[in-house]
Amino acid sequence: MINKNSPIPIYYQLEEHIKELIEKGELKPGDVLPPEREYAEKHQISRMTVRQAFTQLVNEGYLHRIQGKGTFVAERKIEQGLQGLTSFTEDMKSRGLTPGNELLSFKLIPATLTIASQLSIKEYDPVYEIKRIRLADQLPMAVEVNHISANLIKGLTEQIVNQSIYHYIEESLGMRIHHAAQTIESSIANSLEAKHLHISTGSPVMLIQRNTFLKNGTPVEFVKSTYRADRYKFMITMNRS
Ligand code: 16G
Repeated sequence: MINKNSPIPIYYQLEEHIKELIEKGELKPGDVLPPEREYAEKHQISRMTVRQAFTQLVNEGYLHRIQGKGTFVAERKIEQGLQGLTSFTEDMKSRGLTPGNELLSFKLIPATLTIASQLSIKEYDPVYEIKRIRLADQLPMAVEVNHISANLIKGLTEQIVNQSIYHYIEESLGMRIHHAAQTIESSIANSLEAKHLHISTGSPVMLIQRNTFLKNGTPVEFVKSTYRADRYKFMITMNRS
C-alpha cells in the first residue's frame, strides 16, 4: 500500500489509503482509528508522517479527534445544491433523511427598523420571529431565525412551524415562493449556537442569510441560519458560456 520509492509523499499515500477505506465503507462514521504508533510500526514509517496524514484528514472533515480518546471517522457531510430554492424539509427528505425541528421560540413582535427594511414593511408592523433547531435524523444541523411579516403570511402557529413553513405558505395559503437572494459566510459558533448544535464554542459554522420573495418582489421572509460546518457542504455546478 505504501510505496517508499514513489515520488508521491508518504503522508499523502497514507491519507489517500484511509480515504479509500472510508469511501468503500470499510471504515464507518464513529469507528476509531488505530493509534498513530500502530500505523507507523505497521508501515515502517515515522509517527510524524502518520500525524501529518491524520491532521490533513481532520482538516478535510474525514476524521475528528477527541482529546484523550483518539481519532474517529467523522459523519459524512450533507451536500446541498445551491441551484434550487428549496426548504430544509424538502432538502432532508430528498436525501432520505427525516427532517425535524426543535422550536426554541415563536413570537409575534413589532418589527425593528432592520427587520422592517428587510421585509419592506413599516417599523413596528407585526412580525413572526421563529427560532428553530433544524434536525436531520434527530441530529442538529442548523439553528435558524426567521422573520416573516404577519400581515402577509397569516395564521402561522407553533404547530405549523414545527413542520414546514414553505409547505404552509404554498399549500395552505396558495402563495408561490418565487426567488431568493442568499449569502454564505464562514463564522465560529458562539456559546448558545454551540449548545444547540452540540459542538464546542468556537467551532467553525456557516452563516447563511436568505431573503425570499414572491414573484412580484414582495419579501416573504428574512432568515439567518447557522449550519454546522462539519456536517454540511454546498455544491454548485457552473457552465462557462
Ligand atoms: C431553509 C431556508 C430557510 C427557510 C426554510 C424553510 C436555507 C439556508 N434556508 O432552511 O430560508 O425558511 O428552509 O423550511 O436553506 P421549512 O419549510 O422546512 O420550514
